Amino acid sequence: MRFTTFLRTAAAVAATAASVVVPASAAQADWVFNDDFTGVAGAQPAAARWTQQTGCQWGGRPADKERQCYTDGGHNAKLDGNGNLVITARDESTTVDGVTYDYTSARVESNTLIGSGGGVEVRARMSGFEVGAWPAIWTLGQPEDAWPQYGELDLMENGGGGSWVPQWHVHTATNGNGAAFPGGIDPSQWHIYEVEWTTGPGGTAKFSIDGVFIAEEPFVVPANSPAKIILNVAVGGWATDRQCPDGSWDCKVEPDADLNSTLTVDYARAW
Ligand SMILES: [Ca+2]
Repeated sequence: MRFTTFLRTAAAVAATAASVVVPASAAQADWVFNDDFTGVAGAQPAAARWTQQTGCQWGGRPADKERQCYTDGGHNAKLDGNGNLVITARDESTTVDGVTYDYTSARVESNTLIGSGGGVEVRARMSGFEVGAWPAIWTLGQPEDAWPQYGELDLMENGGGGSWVPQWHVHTATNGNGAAFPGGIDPSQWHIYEVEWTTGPGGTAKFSIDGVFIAEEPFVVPANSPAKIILNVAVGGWATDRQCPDGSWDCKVEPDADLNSTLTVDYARAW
C-alpha cells in the first residue's frame, strides 16, 4: 500500500475464482513469529514483537499524501482484553511541527524479519466501510527505501475507489498485480488472510483467504529480501482517490466527517 500508482491498475484486474483448498497453514513448530494479542484491555502491542511507527508525512507524490499522523502510547493501537489488537483511525486533529493534521491512527511493524521466503497469516476484521479509511495487512521487503525492488505483499487492503472491496496485491519492480477477493467477502466479519512466497529469480507469491487459494503471482525479488509484517489504518491517499472527468485519478474526496475506523486483529503469525 505504499504508493498508489500500481494499485489503480490492480483495482481494475478482474477477480477469478479458484476454489482450491490448500493444505493447512504451517505447523506451529515452523513459526518464526506469532502474536495472539493476549493481554489486558488497554495494553499496547508487545514492544518485544512490534514497533509502533509514528509521524505524519506518509504517502508518495503530493497527490497521494495521506492525512493521518501515526501515534504510539496506546492512543490508536491497543489490546481489547479479548485477545485482539485494535487499531483505530479517528477524526481528531493534531499539530506536529506547526502543521495541523485532521486524523490520528496507528501503524505497527514486526520486529522479526521474515527471511528469504516464508508465509504470513493474519486473522482480522474491520469496522464498516468509511470513506477515507485504508486498513491494510501487508509485508514490506527490506531495505524498504528501495521499494518496490525488495517486494511488498498486501494480504488485504481496502479503500480504493470509495468502495468496500478489499483486495490483495503484489508489488515488485516487475509486477503490480492484484484484485478483489473472488466472490466478494464481508470484511467486517472475521477472515484469515494469508500469503506464502519464495524469493529469487523464480519467486512466487500465493494468496489465500480462509484457507482457500485464490492467486499465484510472480514475485521476483532478490533472494535475500527479509520482510516485516505491517498492520495499519491509513487515512486519505488511495482511499480518497476518485476519477476526474478527464480520466485521471487525481481528484479527491474528503473522508467521512466522523471517521472512526478500526482494524481488529486476532493473531498474526509467520513461518
Ligand atoms: Ca487472539
